[in-house]
Formats: sequence, C-alpha cells, structure tokens
Amino acid sequence: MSLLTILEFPDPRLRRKAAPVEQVDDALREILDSMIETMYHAKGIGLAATQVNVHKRMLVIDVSEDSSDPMVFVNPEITVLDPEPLGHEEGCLSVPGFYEMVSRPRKVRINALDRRGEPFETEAEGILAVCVQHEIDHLDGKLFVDYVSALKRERIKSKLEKEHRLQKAEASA
Ligand code: GNR
Ligand code: NI
Repeated sequence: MSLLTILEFPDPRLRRKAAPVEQVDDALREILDSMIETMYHAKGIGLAATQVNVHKRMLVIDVSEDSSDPMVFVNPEITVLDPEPLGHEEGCLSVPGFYEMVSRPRKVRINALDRRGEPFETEAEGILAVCVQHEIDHLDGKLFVDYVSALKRERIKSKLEKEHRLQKAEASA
C-alpha cells in the first residue's frame, strides 16, 4: 500500500473519462487499498480513481463515523430511485478549501462489483447517495464546481492556480 497523489482542479487529467475495469485482480486490489489509505490520510469520505490519475471505473467510500467501513465500488452504475433533489454542501479533495451547495437525486440504487469481482446491489440515501454520485461524476470527468455558476467556478480556478504557483515556487526555493 502507498499514499497516492491527489490531482487538483483545474488539472486537465480530472476531465478524462474512466474506462470500465476488465478484471478485478491483485494488482487492482493493490490500487484500491492505496486509494483507501489515501482517502483516510486526506480525511475524505470518498475517492475516485480519476483523482489519483488512474482512469478506471472504481471508487472507494467510507461514510462511517470512525473510518471503520471502507466500501469499494468497481464499475458502479446508478439508477435513480427518488429524483427529488436534495441540496447538500459539497467539498472535494481535488478542490481543496472550497464548499458549495449542490442538488442531486435523493435516493439511488447502486450496482457494482466488490473487491472480489462479485456483483452486488445496494440502495443509498443521505450522505452515501451524495457521495456516490459525486464519485461517479469524477469517473466521467465531472467536478462539483461544474454545478455552480461560471463566475464562482472561475474564482475557484484562479485561487487554486495561484496556490499551485506558490507551492511550486516554495518547492524550488
Ligand atoms: O471528503 C469529501 N467530502 C464530501 C462532502 C460532501 C459531498 C461530497 C464529498 S466527497 C469528498 C471527497 C472527494 O473529493 N471525493 O471525490
Ligand atoms: Ni471529489
């Protein structure tokens, strides 16, 4: 297991569309375990492979209080069970320091493969529904800032670009 680097907006690699996983093998499980470690280290409740520059359809989530319930979803598909929009303040490890209200369907069914490659199905509401939709967006190259106004998005982009310039300058000093 190892800590992976999380890409940050507006990195164009966050816009790539992830390809379906063909085989759930030890090499894939190794990446999934590193993703779980990286998610806990960054204090996130979810992480999509796209965010660590792996362009495969898989994600990890842990919405438990005590980081005791890591969930793995490979090739996830969602079906909306209740389209009634639920607004939730969202953040993203790829957009550090910014939080915005996003509305999404409040209840979904998730079909996916588990870490053994076995299909499973589960229903999600509340923060799990929010998070799984946020993560699947990542696999499609979409970010929560795409749901806010262009003006807000541009402001966030400028601030993060400035931060990245400062980080680069510090690193080379
Ligand atoms: O850690 C995270 N918290 C969060 C809060 C509200 C809505 C979505 C999220 S996901 C985010 C981690 C992340 O960026 N996953 O892609
Ligand atoms: Ni995110």
